[in-house]
Amino acid sequence: MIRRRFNFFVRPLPDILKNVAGSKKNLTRRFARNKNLLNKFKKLSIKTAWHEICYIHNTFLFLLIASFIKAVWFPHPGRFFTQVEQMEHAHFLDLEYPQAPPERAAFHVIPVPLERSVSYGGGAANGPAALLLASRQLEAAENGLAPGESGFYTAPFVRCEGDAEAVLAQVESMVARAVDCRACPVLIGGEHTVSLGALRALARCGEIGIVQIDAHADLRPEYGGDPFSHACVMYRAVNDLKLPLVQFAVRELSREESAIRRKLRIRHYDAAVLARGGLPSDPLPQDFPRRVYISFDLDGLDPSLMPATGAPSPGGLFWHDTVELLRRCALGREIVGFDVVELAPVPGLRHADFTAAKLVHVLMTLALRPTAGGRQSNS
Ligand SMILES: [Mn+2]
Repeated sequence: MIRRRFNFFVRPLPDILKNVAGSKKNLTRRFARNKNLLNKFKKLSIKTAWHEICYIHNTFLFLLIASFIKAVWFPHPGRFFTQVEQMEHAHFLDLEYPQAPPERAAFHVIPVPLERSVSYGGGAANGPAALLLASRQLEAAENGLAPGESGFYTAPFVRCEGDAEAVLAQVESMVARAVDCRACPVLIGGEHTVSLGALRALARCGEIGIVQIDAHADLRPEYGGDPFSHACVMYRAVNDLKLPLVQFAVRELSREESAIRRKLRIRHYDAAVLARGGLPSDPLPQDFPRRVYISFDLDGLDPSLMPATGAPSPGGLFWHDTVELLRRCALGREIVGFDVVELAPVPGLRHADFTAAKLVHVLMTLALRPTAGGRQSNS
């Protein structure tokens, strides 16, 4: 037995082939003699072929199931954007609080996925959805206060297909509705242009002043021929709507904007000034309106903290300084509305989205009026 096996392995190849050919010839001869055997062999071949087909089919089925499990289970850019798209029907902090009816909510969150005048990096259209998704990770309370107990209402996403004026008109009417409901409008963007819709609505309800946190002054009369570019939003507010403005953390300023600042007498604490001298103890002038609107462009933060924005610039604000600056601005004043804009989420970079969501929550605690009935009215 052992010898035979040994012989098989050491036999030269031509010898084996001759043997195989011989047995094939032998087999054909036997088939010719025995029809039954031939039929049997045919049947066996069909059966083998069928098994082969089943095997291939199962392999494909297995691969299909495996790729489906992978798509559902493991995060990758494709899945991130699918999640972001699904968020269009979600609302702020929805795992903690049910959607409140608009008339009884202290906050109207208005998502505006506007992205039309991108000057550097894109992605602002995904900002609101990514922020809402990240809001699910927030705690119900922020610094001992729980704004959600006064009611959150998240409006449907503003449709941003039309031109700038059409989008701003929608924002304006949604903010006006929030004011009618005695709620604080909270815009989440989307590019900075969206603030203009809120400012138009709020300026009709009494005197307001704007607090802007931004890396850019946004004071250009027009940018690339577009008067509604995100680079022009504060020029529209100060020059067209005649609203007082104080700017913080600016570090990108054109010559033209510098001249406009002087002409329109816009107060400012630029990033370099804040870095050298620290936060001003009283950041807003004495004669500044008691009712303030906070416009927070996320690029006002340092890019190490907030890389997910269209035009990041080094030397911005850090977290605790930001919260303290906002607290000082809100002291003795009323926040009648605010926006957090220019989030351009980067798949997998969760800390940036979460920072934006947390900033919204912090601003909500500052906008809360500590009264028995929740938030006081705006009027
Ligand atoms: Mn801006």
